[in-house]
This record gives sequence, C-alpha cells and structure tokens, in this order.
Amino acid sequence: MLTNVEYTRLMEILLRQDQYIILLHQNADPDAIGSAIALKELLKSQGKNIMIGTETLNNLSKNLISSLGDFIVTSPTDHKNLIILDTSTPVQLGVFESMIGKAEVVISIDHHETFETNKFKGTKYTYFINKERTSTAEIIFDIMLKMKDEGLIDKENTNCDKIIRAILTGIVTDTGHMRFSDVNTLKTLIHIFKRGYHISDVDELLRVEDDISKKIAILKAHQRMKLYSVSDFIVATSNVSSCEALAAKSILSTGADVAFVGADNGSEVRISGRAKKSVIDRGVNLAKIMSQVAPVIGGEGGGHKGAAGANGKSNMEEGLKKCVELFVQDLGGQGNGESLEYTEEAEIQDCWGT
Ligand SMILES: [Mn+2]
Repeated sequence: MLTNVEYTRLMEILLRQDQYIILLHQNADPDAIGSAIALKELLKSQGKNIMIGTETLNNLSKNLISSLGDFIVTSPTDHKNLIILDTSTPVQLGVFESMIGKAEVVISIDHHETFETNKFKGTKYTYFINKERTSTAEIIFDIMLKMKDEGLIDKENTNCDKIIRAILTGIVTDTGHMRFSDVNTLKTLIHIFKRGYHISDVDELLRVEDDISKKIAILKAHQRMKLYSVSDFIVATSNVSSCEALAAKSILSTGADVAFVGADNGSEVRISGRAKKSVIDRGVNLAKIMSQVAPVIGGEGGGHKGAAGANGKSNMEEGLKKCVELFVQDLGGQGNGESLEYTEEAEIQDCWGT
C-alpha cells in the first residue's frame, strides 16, 4: 500500500505542473481508461490542463469513453509533462514511447509488478507503484480521498459522478467482475457503494447499443416464433432475413430450451440452432442435427453440441421442420427408443396459465 506520506508526496508532485498528458498502454483497457478519465477530472478541478493519449483502445474502453463523454489522442504531442498509468514497461506505450526522451517530468502510477525503473534513473522520473492493489483505478480513488481530506475537492467544480463511474468500471473489469478482488478492493467499493453506485452501473457503461437492424431481426424472430412442447422442453423455430444466430441466442434467453432460426435472403438459406445445457445433458447434439438438415436445404452443416448451423440454397421452411423432427428423434433416442410425442403450441401461455 502507498503510505499517507507517499500520497502526500504524489499529490504534491502532481499539482506542481499545469499541463499533463496522461499516457496509457496500447490496447488500453477500462482500468487504464477509467483511471485516466478519473485522474484527468481530479486534476482539471485543480485548474490543470489534461489530455489522454493511447495508441489503441479495446472495445470495452471505446464504449466507456463514449458513455462518459471523453476523448483521447492517438499520436504523440509536444507535451513535456507525462503521467503514465497502468503501464509496466515503456514499450507498451507504442508510438507514445518516443515522448519519454523529450519529457521533463514523468510520473508513473501503476499496480503492475515491473516498470523498468532501472532504465530511467534520473530526477525527472517518479514512480508510484502499488502492486498490492487489484487495479490502478483504486490508486486513483485513494488520491481522490486524499484530495478530499485536504479540502481540495470543490463539489461545484468537480465531476464526481464521472470520476466514480470511471473508477468503478476500472475496478470491476480488472478484478474480472470481483473474482480477483481482495480486502482492499472491497474497502474501496464500500466507499463507492455508500455514494449510491452499484456494479450494474458498469454494465451500462460498457454496453454497446445494438444497431437497429439487429434489434429488428431479434424482435421479428420473436414475433414469428412457432413453439413446440417436446418432453419437458420448449422448442422454438423462427425466421429472419439476417442475424439468425443472434436471434436464436436471444430466443434462448427469452425462455426456450432450443431455438432454430432460419434466414433466407433469396439466394442463400442459413439455419442456426442453439440449445441450453439441460438439453445437451440429455444427449442432444445440434451439430449432428445440422449435418442431417443440410441436405434438405441443399448445403452443409455442423458446429458444436449446443450451437450449430447449416448453410444451403433453398427450402428454409422444410429445413426448420426437419430440425424439430430430428431434435425429437435425438431426444427420444436417448430413452428407451420410443418416439416422443410433440405438439405445436397454439399460443404462448404466460406463467399464470392465462
Ligand atoms: Mn490495470
């Protein structure tokens, strides 16, 4: 842990310069981006001018940046004061590594094992490495608490909501949704939860809105669904013009145990099948079903037991019917050889039976 003395020294050093660029490792993850956004806001509240630079971002980080409404630069600038976050070796800075040579101040804040401290001996380098912390975001949160204790945070001038959301996202992602969290992570989270935040806030910040065609495909797949009761499973079939795999997956999350969704664009027919684990556990193999359906649509099929597909040319409706028949056979074949009865449900009944 950084001691109180170290935090005081870190604060003192950070507040010395008026302009910084915060640099992050390539393919910056939400801990790097969240930490950078939070530190940027904290320093901005002290009248500092701050930019964030990273060569590339991962997809989650792109979502985080657009959700929090921030921006980054992707090529070196002429800044002389650098803050390097969440980066254990300068090489990881990619194109920004070249800025280190010309820099006058380099401050590294990180929770990784090794920053190559020996490579940069000299007065311009200052390291605050706390490898016991599960994320860099927690270190930034400690800086925030320290600033608050010292009366530096003026709520009017500080976007505390943005800072906390950024930090919470870094913590949650770097701990693998808390799997690698420890006592100190939880202590930080207690502070954050007491302010009314929750882990589900992070999911919202990282989620990408599906584009309109995906939404329509999924909704139409639900609208056109046919349902069958087979043994104690619900089998659904449907059709869309595209996004059939996504639609099948979505139908499973709505409640079906097995879904077969066809797509026919006039020149090509595709069928995608998805099954829940409870179905696979009964010996059903969708890859086998898809390879047997393939001749009906004039193509080939395969995949995995729980997720499989077939591509062909025509006869989507017949293909979907065949999928259900083969599923019934496959399920029946696991029992005493009797063929199972199946009925098409005329209406979807809700759980109250009305
Ligand atoms: Mn990290």
